[in-house]
Amino acid sequence: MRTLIFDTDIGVDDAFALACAARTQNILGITTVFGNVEVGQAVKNARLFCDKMAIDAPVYRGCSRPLALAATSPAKLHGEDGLGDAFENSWSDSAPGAVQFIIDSVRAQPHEITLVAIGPLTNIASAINQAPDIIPLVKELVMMGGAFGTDGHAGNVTPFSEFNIWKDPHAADQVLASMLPVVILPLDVTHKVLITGKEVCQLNQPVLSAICRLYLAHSQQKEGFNGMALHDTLTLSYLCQPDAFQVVNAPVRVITEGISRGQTVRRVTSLASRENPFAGCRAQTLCLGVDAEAVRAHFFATLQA
Ligand SMILES: [Ca+2]
Repeated sequence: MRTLIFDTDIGVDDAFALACAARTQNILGITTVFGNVEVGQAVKNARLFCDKMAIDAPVYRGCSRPLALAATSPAKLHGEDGLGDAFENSWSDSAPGAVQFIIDSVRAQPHEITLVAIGPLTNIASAINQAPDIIPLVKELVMMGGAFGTDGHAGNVTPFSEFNIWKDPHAADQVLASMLPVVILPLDVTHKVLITGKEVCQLNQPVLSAICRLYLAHSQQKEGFNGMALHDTLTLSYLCQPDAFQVVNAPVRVITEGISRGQTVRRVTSLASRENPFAGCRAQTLCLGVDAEAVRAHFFATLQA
């Protein structure tokens, strides 16, 4: 069992991931960030979900906008409130600062803390920018984001860019190009692990069923599939069963300008190039293949009530 800081822009798949984290790891704190929802809504959602699911973890309020880009409105895929508009939410949106919490926690428990990031990487980038001394003290960062084109899984916001990275490409580039050890769960694997609406019901978890109802209806209407990809939950799958993933080690950076803004790129050339944008970057761990049945089986075993 690891000690986690769980960084989230909490929408539906984040909530599933949080439920998995609470059942398999020690959650030191939940840090929220803009993304699926505004950051204040993310604070409220984290509190609501923890209350409904009896998860005991303090909630912190993080960044409300990207490092360099203009702020954009949240996607409404997960309902107006990000959790399927399933519950009345009167929780407060104020909370202590997330970035300082990350810095203080990593300094207090060097080499012990795993960061799990399943939203834009703005809080993580801000923490390492403000306190570079924490970089060698983080045990690892396990993140959902990016896309490397395996089997056509290249982007879900643009043909090049995955949502979490696209929301703040500058933050993502700073994090991935830093000396932080990062495990990346990109669309290449997260889009391959699907569950159906019927399987969600079979979990016998009324809160989880309620929050994904709208999301499933949207998927049914748009894609003719009553189900969803587990996406963010795969960060926990990796922590629990790393052998279910095929990985490649390579330095990774993010395109921050132009038509492919938000694209994650890894070094693939074997030719000598004149310039090396990966100079000084460490090889990160990219998950490019997954045993979907093994991950699904573990997911059901973890969450079944
Ligand atoms: Ca998320």
